[in-house]
Amino acid sequence: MRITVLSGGVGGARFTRGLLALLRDRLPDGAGGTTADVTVVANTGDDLWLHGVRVCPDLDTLMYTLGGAVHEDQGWGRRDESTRVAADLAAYGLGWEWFTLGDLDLATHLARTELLRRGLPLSAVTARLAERWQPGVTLLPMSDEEVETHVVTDAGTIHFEEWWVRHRAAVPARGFVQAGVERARPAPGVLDALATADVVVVPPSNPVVSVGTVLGVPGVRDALRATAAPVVAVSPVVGGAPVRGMADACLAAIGVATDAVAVARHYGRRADGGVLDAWLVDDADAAAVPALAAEGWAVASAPTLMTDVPATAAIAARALALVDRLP
Ligand code: FO1
Repeated sequence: MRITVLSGGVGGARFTRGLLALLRDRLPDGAGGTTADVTVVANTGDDLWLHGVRVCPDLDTLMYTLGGAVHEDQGWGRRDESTRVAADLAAYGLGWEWFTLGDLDLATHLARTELLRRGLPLSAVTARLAERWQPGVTLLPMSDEEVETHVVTDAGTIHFEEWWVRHRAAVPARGFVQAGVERARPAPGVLDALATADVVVVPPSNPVVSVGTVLGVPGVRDALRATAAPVVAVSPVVGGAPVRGMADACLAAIGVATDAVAVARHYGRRADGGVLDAWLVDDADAAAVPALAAEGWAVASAPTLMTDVPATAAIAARALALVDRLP
């Protein structure tokens, strides 16, 4: 069974961890793994050059989370981290003191930068780094070309990470620019992973700056609309608020209300020109189910808070079960 996931960082990584737990239980390979083949296409719009190294937040959160090394409370960065190098860099007055690059995390960025400078594309670099962490999935960047999310504010255009981390998305975003997207192509394997999937899953990642950025890579949206695989998504908004992060600030910037119905309609059903077939909402939004069902969505409500791996596996099971309801 081939599953393709379009993912951002923390939410997508936690969801994929639960999905793998479900698959290891349902489709065991007899060696503690699963016979299912999972490919994760990751957002790289958060990526940036800092201190001369390439930082790929969503790829690293996926790699660390699925590799068992993530700082669990943060959802990003490494467990048991230290910040001696960052502190000494600050003493030079260099860098972003509000964006912490831990010592162990820096090893990842140094390794990635070394391989990039050898001429390897990001997809090959990612595969090489993942060999160490054994994430249990094929981890693909959405593109090998640099596509950075920049945020248009009244005070000028800044990198997404400055808006997200320094300003905590409190500075109104007038829009998002995907710098470099016009010359970006899907990374090797991305279109094939969409075309040959048995099911495509969109986890509760940020629909604007994570999933939206992946969909913005030329060719990806069309491949998603064209695949024979059903496409099921989990709402990232519960009871009118994002589960985590500040997706509401992103949705407001593009004029989409922060509620489970508005986000579903923002993605759109494939039958109506959109990209999804099925939508799982939280029990808090159960009242939205009849209206969406009347519009033709395969839709259900369930507990969707990813409190731990078993709970997340149950969410993944409910999402996959929606596929059975499709015509
Ligand atoms: N998030 C923060 O809130 N504060 C940080 O200092 C920070 C540093 C950081 C370093 C490397 C990295 O890969 C991610 C980091 N993040 C930090 C998280 C990052 O902003 C988010 O993971 C994604 O960009 C949004 O999903």
